Amino acid sequence: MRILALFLSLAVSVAAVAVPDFSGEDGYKLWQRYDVFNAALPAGSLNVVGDSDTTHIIRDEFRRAFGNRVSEKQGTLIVQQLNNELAARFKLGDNVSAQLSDEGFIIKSLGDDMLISAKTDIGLLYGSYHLLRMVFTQQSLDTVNVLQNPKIKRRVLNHWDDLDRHTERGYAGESIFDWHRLPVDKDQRYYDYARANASIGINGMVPLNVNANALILTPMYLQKVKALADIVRPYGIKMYLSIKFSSPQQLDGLPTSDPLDPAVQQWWQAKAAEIYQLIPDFGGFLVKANSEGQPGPGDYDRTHADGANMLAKALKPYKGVVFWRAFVYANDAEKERSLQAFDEFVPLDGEFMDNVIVQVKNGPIDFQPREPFSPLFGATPNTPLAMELQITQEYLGFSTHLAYLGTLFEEAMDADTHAKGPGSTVAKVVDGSLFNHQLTGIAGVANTGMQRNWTGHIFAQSNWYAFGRLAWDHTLSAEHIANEWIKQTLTVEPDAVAQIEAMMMPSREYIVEYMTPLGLHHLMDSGHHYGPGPWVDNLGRADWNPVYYHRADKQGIGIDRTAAGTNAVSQYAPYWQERFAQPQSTPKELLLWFHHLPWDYTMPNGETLWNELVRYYYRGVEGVTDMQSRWQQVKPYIDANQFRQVDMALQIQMQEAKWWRDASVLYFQTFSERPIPDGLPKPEGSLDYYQSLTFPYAPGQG
Ligand code: BDP
Repeated sequence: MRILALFLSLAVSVAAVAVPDFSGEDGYKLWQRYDVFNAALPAGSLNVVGDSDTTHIIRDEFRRAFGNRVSEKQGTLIVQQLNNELAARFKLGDNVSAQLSDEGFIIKSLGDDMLISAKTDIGLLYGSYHLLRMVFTQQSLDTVNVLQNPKIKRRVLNHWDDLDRHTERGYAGESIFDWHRLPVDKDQRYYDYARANASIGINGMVPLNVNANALILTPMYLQKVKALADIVRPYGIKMYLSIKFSSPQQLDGLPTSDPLDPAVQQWWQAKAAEIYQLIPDFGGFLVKANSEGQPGPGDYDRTHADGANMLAKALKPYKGVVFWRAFVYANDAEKERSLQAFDEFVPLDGEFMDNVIVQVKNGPIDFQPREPFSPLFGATPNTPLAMELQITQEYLGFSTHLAYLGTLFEEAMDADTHAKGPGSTVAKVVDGSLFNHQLTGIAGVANTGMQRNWTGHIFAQSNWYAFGRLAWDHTLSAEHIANEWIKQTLTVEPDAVAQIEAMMMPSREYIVEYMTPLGLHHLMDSGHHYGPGPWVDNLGRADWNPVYYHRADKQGIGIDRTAAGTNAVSQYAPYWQERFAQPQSTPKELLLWFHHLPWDYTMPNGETLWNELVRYYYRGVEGVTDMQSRWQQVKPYIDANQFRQVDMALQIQMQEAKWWRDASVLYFQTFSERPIPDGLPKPEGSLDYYQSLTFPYAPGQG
């Protein structure tokens, strides 16, 4: 009897433990699943004309998407470079060629036939991916008439990966670039990476960290770079390299790396010749100089323009460009940190060669959950500026927090600098239209790694996707892009799409709320930036410490950047100077960015600042609860493996959101000495406990 009973209870408990489902979609295919539903080629047959690597890729892509499925229509889908006969037959108009850039495309239907055409095979590839997007997002294909050119020319992923495959600020496993096995081992991931990028219009890559390693310019490593460049070329992607400014000394023992020294200039010219010998379409250099300990022209009392121009001169014969980063803050400066890039670069406006583009982070500090736009945008009419966005979530919860950054990127693009009156948006600075620049660029700090799903979180894929789509066309809305991504990645079921959109659209705001509401910033724990550390005050430089940024005291909280304080407001156009000067006219989201305000300051809704601040922290956590419940509701429409991954990440996010809320509220309470407003639950741990936590092995450290 007893033995039987034991057996029975075992049987019951085994049956109750559900075996997790690891089969199905693991996320590897990104937004190129093609099996969310079975679509058919929108024609009876396909005719891709051409015999280049790129046209082979196009055929392969249609085969992956449709297999042998064709529509009942009799017509043909023709993919062919533009010629007069095609233009006449499809009634494209006389000046169609003049309307297309080298990367642009047209898609036009005529009766049952459809044409994808362009001036180059890369244009055909972009057109093909666009048609696939139309099919898989279920747009009508009855009468198609599309002509598109990218609005920004150089759309580049910046990987912060190291030669040993560690990724600085990478949260998805080790680097996808295996330098040890290159150039021989051409991993499939490289091809899939290139396909994914091409499908969203990314046309440049910097495979290695801005905190550069001189070794990459040695002959051995350049062979590896060449192998990668050869793989990505047919996908329209150019290779760029981050370089170490001191390379002439480090690699060849020159006594100096002074940009005005003729031997140094010659060294770079010879290096450029060597690179172009191997990679004829090499894009150019990305440079972090005189920033956070990196060498640069400042080491020799030369300016950023001196340094950039030396490199630009070396690249010029081959049409290469220099992306020179404006993320600088001098090592010993007394000046408030947000002021420094502007003060260094505005005086140099007009001094850069015409193949230099200055790369500016979207905000004046450093990829915070929310920042105002960098005042450099609009302040350098004679210098083309590229915008640098961060796709990897260094300050937005790493890869376990669901943060759709399409909304952040949109906010950054649409910010109106007022540099030439209303409508002078950052997007118009970046796409060259505001100050009439031909050299245009945008960079996204990549979030890729070796995890099967590439980005560590299924939803983090949407940020890579959104970056590419916005880089191609910054007039697309974040909502439209989210909708596209969901349909190609997760489900086309309309109710589920709506639910998931309702998760994504406010998701970044939830993070702002539970980490840094009302314009607070840089409160992450030091070094790794994981979790809250608003109390940190012991780092080597004042401006590395969170206390530098929130300045909480018994009176109030926030940093005064008005004329009475650091006067950062003076770097903006008069329109913004006026608004930022007073708390009442400062957008609420940026209140404590620009002002130090008393705890009892009356907010527009009549609440005290303290109460409002605390409520935001709680609201952010409620947002995560909302995302969790929506995710449960869409379960029937989502692949089990994808579902499970996101479900677990949301659980981690929930724990960490509460941790952020409780630690922050308890800490600020030591200054405000006010109670948590009625009706809100009390924090779960004590401040001492939160302050005692350490994370020596947090991923992605610098
Ligand atoms: C900071 C990162 C650091 C980067 C730096 C940069 O913490 O790892 O090297 O930006 O952009 O946000 O150079």
